[in-house]
Amino acid sequence: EPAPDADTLRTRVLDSLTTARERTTLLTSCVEDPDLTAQHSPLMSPLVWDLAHIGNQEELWLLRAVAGREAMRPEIDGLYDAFEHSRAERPTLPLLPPAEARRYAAEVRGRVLDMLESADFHGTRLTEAGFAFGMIAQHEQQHDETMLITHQLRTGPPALTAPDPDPAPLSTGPAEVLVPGGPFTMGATGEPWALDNELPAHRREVAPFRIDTTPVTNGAYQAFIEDGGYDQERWWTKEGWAHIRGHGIHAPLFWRRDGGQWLRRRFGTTEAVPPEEPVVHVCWYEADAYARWAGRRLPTEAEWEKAARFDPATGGSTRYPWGDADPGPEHANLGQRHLRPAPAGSYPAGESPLGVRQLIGDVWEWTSSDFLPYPGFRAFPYKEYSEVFFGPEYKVLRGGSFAVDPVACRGTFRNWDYPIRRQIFSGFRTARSESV
Ligand code: AVJ
Ligand code: FE
Repeated sequence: EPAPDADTLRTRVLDSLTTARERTTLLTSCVEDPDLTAQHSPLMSPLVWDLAHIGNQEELWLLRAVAGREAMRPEIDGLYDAFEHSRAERPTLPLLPPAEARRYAAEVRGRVLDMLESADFHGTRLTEAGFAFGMIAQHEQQHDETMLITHQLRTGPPALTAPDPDPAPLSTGPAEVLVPGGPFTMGATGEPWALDNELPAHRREVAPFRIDTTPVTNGAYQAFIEDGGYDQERWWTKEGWAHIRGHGIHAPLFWRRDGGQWLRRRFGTTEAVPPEEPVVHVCWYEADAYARWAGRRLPTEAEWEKAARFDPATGGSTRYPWGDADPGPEHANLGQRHLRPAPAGSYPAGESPLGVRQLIGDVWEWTSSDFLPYPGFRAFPYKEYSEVFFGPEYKVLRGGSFAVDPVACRGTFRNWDYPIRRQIFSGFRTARSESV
């Protein structure tokens, strides 16, 4: 594929930044100011913090680092540095009030669009193929997912609505498929906006394994609950058991039993748990315990990526399960088009050559792997994006959720979180080793 010319890149940058800002604007204008400055959960920042932080990161990387401009408001940098103040303490800071935060983010954006007119897409690694712009569009979209999580944690009447995905397809194929053993290329190649932790691409040996063709559904997860899964220590790791016992966890976050049925709260409404939908809001410990109960295990990160990218016809790795085309609405549930995962078995056009569906979109999928650097990793452009998080305390999630924009979703994209986290849009699928 030839390298895109400057006008093509400029259009791509403009589209990505504009799409992100439309989403940010919706998420920060659908509630009144008190809901922007309030802290809806100690796990989350006030929405108004995310808003100004989005603007501040854009100023830091595009106006200061790329264009060499002076700081617009140097006194606010510390307030919006994610490493200076924990989420829990952010509401006590002298944050910009909503109108000022909006004005600041808009002012930064105006200057960025001016400088984009004459932007150089070569020269340094930061500017090559518009990387810094792509990184900032991805950053804003990641915070748009974070803000959607805050909306889900918020109590009160609904502020956001979206059409539901299509109902479940009639045929969903086999429950699992065999992925052949052998090496494959893991990590990004020819992906100019790939982030540092997706690099460098390298060969990875993977033994043959079987993997679920869809994420685990609410119905299947309910069977684990009804079978006493949360009361039997044998399904849990030592840490997992201590955690669910210590915190009185009996079901996914937002679930509540009402007589004989399970209800769940979702963006301000309460509904019966839909059995055919992928389970969401489970922590790694719950995913791991379910898999053990089912006589299976979580896939490793390498297994997940091989299932998502390996093309047995060519032996190569594609960008997405369906090939190299950018994600469209026929491929995957992405971009907050819907505010829920689609039923298991949806998006046949998005399946992998081996017949695995919904690897991209719907729910983030927990893997068994710790978040570690690939061999030859180099932090770029800053250590605080990935490097400071490498180690055994974080588990890798793959594939993106319904809340993730296509710009921040690829077969190589890596997310990570603590194994106790479940306010995120996290689900999973299971795997098992193929005896040879
Ligand atoms: C990659 C989702 C773990 O939200 O903490 C946002 C993304 N990094 N701003 C996060 C991120 C800096 C990050 N995750
Ligand atoms: Fe951030």
